[in-house]
Amino acid sequence: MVAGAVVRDAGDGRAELLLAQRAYPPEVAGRWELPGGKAADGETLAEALVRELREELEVSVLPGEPLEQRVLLREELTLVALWARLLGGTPRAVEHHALTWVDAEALTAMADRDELVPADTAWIPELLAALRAP
Ligand code: 9L3
Ligand code: MG
Repeated sequence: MVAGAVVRDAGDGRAELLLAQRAYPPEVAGRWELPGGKAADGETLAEALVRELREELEVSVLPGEPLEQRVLLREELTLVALWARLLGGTPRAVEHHALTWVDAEALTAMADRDELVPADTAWIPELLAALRAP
């Protein structure tokens, strides 16, 4: 499984991260995640991320380095997040309820309110560090 930590420059030097609100399954519907999905056989994580974000958000992205934390979803299924940059398109919620761009303060508030999918909370420290980097 691969997810994308898509970061953009908000324009004034601040960085913002793209979060997507899950529509399913019921246990996590309404909670926010880094968008992504399952790699197909023979696909690299980077290739899978490009495909998933094209399908889910109708954007093209440039995948980068993996985040340090690896999340064990269940036996044999690990979730890896890759930093990514938007190359083209405006993200559209094709499969999600909604999309939002958050800065460090907004991400902290969402985490404090328990609004993220449980698996993705492992990345909060790394995400906040990147959003706060000068
Ligand atoms: N999942 C958790 N965090 C994420 C992603 C992309 C996925 N950032 C978990 C939730 C789902 C499962 O993985 O139960 C499958 O994800 P998808 O293929 O429905 O996106
Ligand atoms: Mg998905």
